[in-house]
Amino acid sequence: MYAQMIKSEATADDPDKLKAFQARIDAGEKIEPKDWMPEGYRKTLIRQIGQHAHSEIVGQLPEGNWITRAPTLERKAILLAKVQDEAGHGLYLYCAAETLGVSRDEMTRMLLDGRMKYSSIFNYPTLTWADMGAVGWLVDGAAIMNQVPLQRTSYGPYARAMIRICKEESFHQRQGFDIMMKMANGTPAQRRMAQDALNRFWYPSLMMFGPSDKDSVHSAQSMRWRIKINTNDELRQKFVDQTVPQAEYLGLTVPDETLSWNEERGGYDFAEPDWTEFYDVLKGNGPCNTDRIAARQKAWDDGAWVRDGLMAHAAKRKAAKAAAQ
Ligand code: BYC
Repeated sequence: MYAQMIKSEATADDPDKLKAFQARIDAGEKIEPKDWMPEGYRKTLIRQIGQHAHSEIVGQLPEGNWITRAPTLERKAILLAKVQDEAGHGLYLYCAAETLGVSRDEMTRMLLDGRMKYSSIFNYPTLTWADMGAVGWLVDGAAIMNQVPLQRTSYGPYARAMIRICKEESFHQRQGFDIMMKMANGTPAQRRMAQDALNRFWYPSLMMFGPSDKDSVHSAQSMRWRIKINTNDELRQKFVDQTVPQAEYLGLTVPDETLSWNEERGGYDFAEPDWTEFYDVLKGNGPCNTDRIAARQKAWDDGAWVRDGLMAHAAKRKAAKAAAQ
């Protein structure tokens, strides 16, 4: 049922209800779980919030990989706190999605059998310690750019989850930039590692904002419903404009020979990512897709005894209650 549910926004809702609903959105009101909402609105939110939650959980893997290899105790404590934050973000987001009538277990099954996605960025490997800097600086930087406007999204539980998440993401971005500063001002070898990390993470970070506006399937309807506040290209542009001066401050080179300031537009002209690679990664062919899903599958399988135990306990309580009546 949800396979269809999350794919399509087409609905056959009562036109009067739809009109009243749109008026609420246009007036800037928040929609709450028990309010009437079009099926398409519900489906789109489950797709986006669920995908976002999965991204936070899968996103722990590339960084979790470096906790045991952090160069100092302080760096280890910071990275550990960041990765734990991502777990928390996943939980808030799964809870927000559950208010729409889908369980976390259903969403996990949909992730594992390919009906739901997670962010393309986490299908790239983290090869050196400098990648921890690049992930915090660029990946969390892109995430903040996308998520700050989502604090004003029309669905109340999602908007409220985003407020807390954004506060934590700011710390994540700063710790990443701090690692980059250290590396960029370190030995020649450390500087090369920092540049290499920027080279590998630049375009995948640009892909995080989704396809260009002309190819975005959901943006127009999502913006009418104020699920999304900005288009993919608007946010990508803002990210580039914010990040290029930071790279200059680090003394690093953005791997884009076409990059130039456009005085007229008041923004950078930059090269688009390779969209063929993006769609290929979405199809499951990125460098780490198989490993990431295998890790989630293992966590699901390892947790089976907990789920079974809870179900057995719930069934026992229900039977005891029925016997007592
Ligand atoms: N990766 O019509 P479009 C984090 C899919 S985690 C994969 O523009 P939409 C962090 C899209 O789903 C950051 N798939 O879609 C965690 C759609 O396919 P379906 C996660 C992508 O939804 C740990 C198709 O392409 N953030 O911060 O209007 C450590 C067409 O796209 C991607 C969020 O999830 C992608 N990059 O716009 C560190 C933010 N892009 O579903 C950091 C919330 C597009 O029809 N999500 N697709 O099969 C959003 O804002 C929107 O969903 C997007 C896409 C802007 C991502």
